[in-house]
Amino acid sequence: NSNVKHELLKRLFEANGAPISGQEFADEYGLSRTAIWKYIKEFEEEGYEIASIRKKGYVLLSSPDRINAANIQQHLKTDHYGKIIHYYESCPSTQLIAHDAAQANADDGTLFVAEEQTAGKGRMSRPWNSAAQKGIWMSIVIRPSLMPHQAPQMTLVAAVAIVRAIEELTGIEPTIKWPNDIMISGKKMTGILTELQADPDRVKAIILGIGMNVNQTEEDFPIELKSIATSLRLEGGQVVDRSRLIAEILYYLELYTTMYEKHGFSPIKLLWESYANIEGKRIRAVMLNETIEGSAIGISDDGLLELKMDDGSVRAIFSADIEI
Ligand code: BT5
Repeated sequence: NSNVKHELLKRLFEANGAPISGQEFADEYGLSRTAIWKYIKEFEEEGYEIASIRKKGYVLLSSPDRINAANIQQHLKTDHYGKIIHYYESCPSTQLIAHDAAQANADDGTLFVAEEQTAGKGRMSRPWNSAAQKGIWMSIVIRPSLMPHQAPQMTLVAAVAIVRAIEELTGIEPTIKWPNDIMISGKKMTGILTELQADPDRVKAIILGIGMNVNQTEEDFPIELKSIATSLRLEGGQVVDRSRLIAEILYYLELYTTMYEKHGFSPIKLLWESYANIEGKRIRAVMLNETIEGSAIGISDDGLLELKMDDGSVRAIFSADIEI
């Protein structure tokens, strides 16, 4: 039974290097010691290292480099984001799965996460490179009490949460590039995709997709991305624990989403501006029907990018690709 197995793994994590008695655990769940031993064997096959100590029990020595539910949840400190996690070794796109689940009433904070995506997508169906075990490819279903016109700002809420989590865990300070990119030394390390299910007067669900390059080396990027993409490992020189980072992102995402619901966009705007640093920069904004150039004023009270044009007029942009 997968619940008992999950509980056993949780106990091993929580014991923090101390032994868990197989006999006691077996008694508690009315199972045989052999049944417990079989679970331990399964964990070992999944890549966990476990020592069996005579008369004491089982000790968890190390976990595999996987972003499965158990590995993420041992670090979780949220109220409800990430309490339900659906994990895939490989899938076409977590975004598509999350959309279907949201339609089928998935709870607020349900997380879909994959080691690898075979058809990861960006905005306007552009491809998103999602190499196996190297990054964080995840989609979360959020059900905030917001009006549909407030939904695009969730991209900025997420950006702030992600940057904060990275800072907290690695000490690296990325910058935000409006609207949906997180950059380090001028290269893209994270992309955010915010999609919406809504009635005319209220948001039913936001499907927030996050694609984050974590442990790629130079060789892991395809040729067309080498000059424009980077990873936390490339920038910080160290392999990063992806499960811990996911837990940290969920924590700040929950915190800032609640802040946005309760207090509106202005506190988020302040946070965002402290990470974005675009004021006064010369910017070219490429949109579907036109391309315009001007100098950045900042973002408006509802998250639009404001540009001062050369003729002195001000344009507020909803979404675009930005060249600085
Ligand atoms: C984005 O789109 O930046 C949003 C990416 C969202 C991906 C997540 S992963 C989990 C979830 N499931 C999905 O299927 N998607 C979401 P956009 O701003 O349109 O940027 C796309 C462009 O970024 C591409 O055209 C490439 O130039 C570039 N790109 C592709 N893969 C990249 C990567 N791994 N790192 C950096 N840049 C990349």
